Amino acid sequence: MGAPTLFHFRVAHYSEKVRWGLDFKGIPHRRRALPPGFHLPHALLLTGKRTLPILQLGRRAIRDSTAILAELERLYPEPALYPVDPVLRGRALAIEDYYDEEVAPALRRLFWSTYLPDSQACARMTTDGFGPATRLAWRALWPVMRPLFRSNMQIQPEPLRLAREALGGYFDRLESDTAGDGFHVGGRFSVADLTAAAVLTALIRPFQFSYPLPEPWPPALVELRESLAERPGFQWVQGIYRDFRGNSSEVAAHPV
Ligand SMILES: N[C@@H](CCC(=O)N[C@@H](CS)C(=O)NCC(=O)O)C(=O)O
Repeated sequence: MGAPTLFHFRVAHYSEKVRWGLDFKGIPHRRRALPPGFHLPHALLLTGKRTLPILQLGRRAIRDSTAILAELERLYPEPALYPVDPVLRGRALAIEDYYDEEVAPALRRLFWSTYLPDSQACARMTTDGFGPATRLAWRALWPVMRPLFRSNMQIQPEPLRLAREALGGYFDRLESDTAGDGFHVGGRFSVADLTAAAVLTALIRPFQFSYPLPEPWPPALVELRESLAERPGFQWVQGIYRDFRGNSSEVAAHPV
């Protein structure tokens, strides 16, 4: 089996989760970045579903960041992301699930809501790292894609209000879960910490994140990020990035 290939979105938190898993375990891999919207034919062809990340391992294409990390843990057990103790492991996986299913969609909604009013900023963000032809094509299709993005991510007044309202509670929980020794489970870095930090990058954007957002950021995103900057949870994410994000184990950039 050759090096696995990751199909991913550069800016996205679920993709970051898998990149981090691959890098943490030092697994040489290739990356194939796709602009949101343009990923659909690839995703449907590989898995019959529409979402990224997808990891191609030999002839198998695995989708869903949690399933991908589970398979990486099985194939490359060291360094471990899962606690050995079954009770602690269950707790770590429950925390992973909470961030994936509850926190990640709300943060993604807030992140995209800061971009959607400005088509130029949107195109700059989604096609960053791709050629001018891709950007032009993306811009041309944007009027068709925008309503689909809105309904897919529920970027509508009521879900947005709820996401904003929930934000403080997400940080409260993170801060109380990590108050003891700085980790979620078992006194050491695990899949729970990786997932919490990766998911929160949607708003925190630590500087070690491999694909920085192009400048200038939408003012609403700057404001949102600044409103969180004094939270201990914000600093926790930055600390986890500093101490555990490590280097990329990508072997060669795939032509985009
Ligand atoms: N539970 C999945 C969620 C993946 C997901 O929602 N990916 C989004 C990007 S953040 C996606 O591919 N959306 C594109 C679409 O639905 O067409 C995971 O953990 O991988």
